[in-house]
Amino acid sequence: MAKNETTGNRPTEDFSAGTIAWRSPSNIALIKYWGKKGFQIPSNPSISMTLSDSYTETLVKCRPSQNSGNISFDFFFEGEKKPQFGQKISTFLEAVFDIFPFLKNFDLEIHSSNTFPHSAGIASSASAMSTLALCLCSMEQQISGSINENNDFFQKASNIARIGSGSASRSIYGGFVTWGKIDSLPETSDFYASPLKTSIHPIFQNLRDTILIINKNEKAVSSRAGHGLMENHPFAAARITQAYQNLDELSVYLSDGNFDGFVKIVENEALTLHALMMASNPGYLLIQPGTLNVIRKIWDFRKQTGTNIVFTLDAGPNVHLLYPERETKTVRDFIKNELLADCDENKIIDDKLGEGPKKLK
Ligand code: 2P0
Repeated sequence: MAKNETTGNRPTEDFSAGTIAWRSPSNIALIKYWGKKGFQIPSNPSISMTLSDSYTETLVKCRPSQNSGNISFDFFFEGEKKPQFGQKISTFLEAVFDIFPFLKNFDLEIHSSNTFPHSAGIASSASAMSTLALCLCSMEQQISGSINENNDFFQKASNIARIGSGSASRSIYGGFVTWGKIDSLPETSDFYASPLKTSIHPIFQNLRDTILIINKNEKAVSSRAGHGLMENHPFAAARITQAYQNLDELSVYLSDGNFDGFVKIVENEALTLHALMMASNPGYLLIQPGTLNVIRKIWDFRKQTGTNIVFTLDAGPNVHLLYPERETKTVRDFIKNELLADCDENKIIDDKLGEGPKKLK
């Protein structure tokens, strides 16, 4: 299903005004999406874990439009107009206008806020774009008079979220989520994410994620530009093969509870992501000295203590530390004693595997 082939209910135009709000979490990829083919289609499938406490809430107020025919909206982030975010929303609404033609009949006032500080260096496009996609789908649903949030609703929301930001497609579901066609898994698609159907071993069911903020500044190269640099990348073909292999292996480890196997794949994916950035043309670095210090300390600590702990990285310098809930005390002490010194203003964010978006009353 391409962007403009998305199916949906035919709006009846009866809905004339109202307020819709959703909360949607961020996610961290274990198997990374890095590189696209065509419009927002991933070069390889990915797997992520949805977070719990790092989320965006978006509220959309709809009023009958005074200026029929165009998209009309005001965007407020944490109570203030933010032109650079407004521009991203504008691009997104333009991209989905043919899917939601009723948008021309409304003036929208969009209010968004995050539980995590915007300047914490945490990618917010996944949570932000997924809340907005859910709000648009709810709006369509109210217009069409249907009230159920069924599987089709979330599948469509995931497809719409993907148009805003690829990683946002995965935030529509809780737990472990996959996006990108995998031939052996019929429920998967390049156009929307789906919950990973593999049974998940108890050791991974209460996985925690403590995010170590190594640097809270905006990164020098955007993910969009990074994806672009995968075109004609000398290692692109090998990367795609590796991602499929890693995904197969990770699915087995998630199911049989092999934490050492999980560590091998998750760290390989994180390091590969940043190696691909370094080997791009032009090459660039998002990891920083603090990132490397922390990685070395995690390796030493794991070797010395045998603690089940693994790191992963997003497209930035911050380190996500994943560990089963039962290791919480040990890991907290380790962070306090050894890792906090490498964090920007001693900043960490504690999070865990989450259940996915929630409609707000
Ligand atoms: C991921 N990242 O799988 C990978 C790994 C960052 C590192 O997807 O261009 O914001 O909006 O589709 O989703 C970040 O890129 O990119 C990303 P667009 P997105 O989470």
